[in-house]
Amino acid sequence: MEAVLETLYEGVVDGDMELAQEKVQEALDAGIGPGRILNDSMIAAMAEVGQLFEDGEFFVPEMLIAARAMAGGMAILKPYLSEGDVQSPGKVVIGTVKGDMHDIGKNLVAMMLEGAAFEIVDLGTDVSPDKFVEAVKDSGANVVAMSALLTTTMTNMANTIEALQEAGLRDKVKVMVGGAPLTLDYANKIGADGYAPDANQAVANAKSMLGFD
Ligand code: B1M
Repeated sequence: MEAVLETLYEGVVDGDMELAQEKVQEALDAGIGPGRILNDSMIAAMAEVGQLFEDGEFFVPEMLIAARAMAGGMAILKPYLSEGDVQSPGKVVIGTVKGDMHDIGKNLVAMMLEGAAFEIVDLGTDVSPDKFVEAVKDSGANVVAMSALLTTTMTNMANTIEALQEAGLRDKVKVMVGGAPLTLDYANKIGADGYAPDANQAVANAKSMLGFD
């Protein structure tokens, strides 16, 4: 891996936002593609942070400052993730489900969808089933995208699908789910229309669910 990507990796793990932002820009200036910067360096760094937490070497504050550095770097990358002037394939209501505060993956998915010209209604984190329902009603969105990072919160995806059903909206929207603990099996089990393991795949799925292949 190029030295700049290694330093960026360390910057994210150490929670050094200034260094992370500087290195993202340096990598872009060196002609390294945004996808490589994200996947090979920044997302890999967050996986290392998770491992350090599991090993008892990092605690919640370290995870938080690493997340802040990651978000800072993502802000620099955002304009480079756009596909340019294309027709909007649809409107997406996106959020991290109730009880869950993790938003980096959700923000990345939102950013990539926005880059692919989707209109985005971002509900943030800790989003209750009722809030999803309300947002679909208010916005007329045709996709609901839910993220969960905890095994204890992914069950709220099923609750949200049920709430959409009860509100008579289930056949008006496609539901896509994702997040580290999710699997295609689980997505099928809860009656989602799509599952994506990463942000690129989320864009491809959202397009294909709406007939834009
Ligand atoms: Co948390 N945390 N955390 N954490 N945290 C994990 C998820 C954990 C795996 C760490 C570990 O133990 N190894 C573990 C969960 C265990 C489990 O349930 N199996 C965990 C835990 C336990 C906790 C707390 C309970 C810790 C505590 O308080 N004792 C607590 C819970 C708080 C809560 O939510 N209620 C907690 C808190 C936090 C912080 C707030 C400190 C911070 C989040 C800050 C933030 O998001 N703003 C944090 C962090 C940073 C992590 C890790 C280290 C990194 C997550 C991340 O941002 N990854 C994480 C470890 C890990 O994931 N290995 C961990 C980078 C991001 C780009 O990846 O989000 O997976 P990810 O998104 C990917 C794909 O999953 C996919 O695309 C993205 C891009 O490729 N994707 C979608 C995501 N959403 C999608 C939606 C889609 C499609 C694809 O369609 C709609």
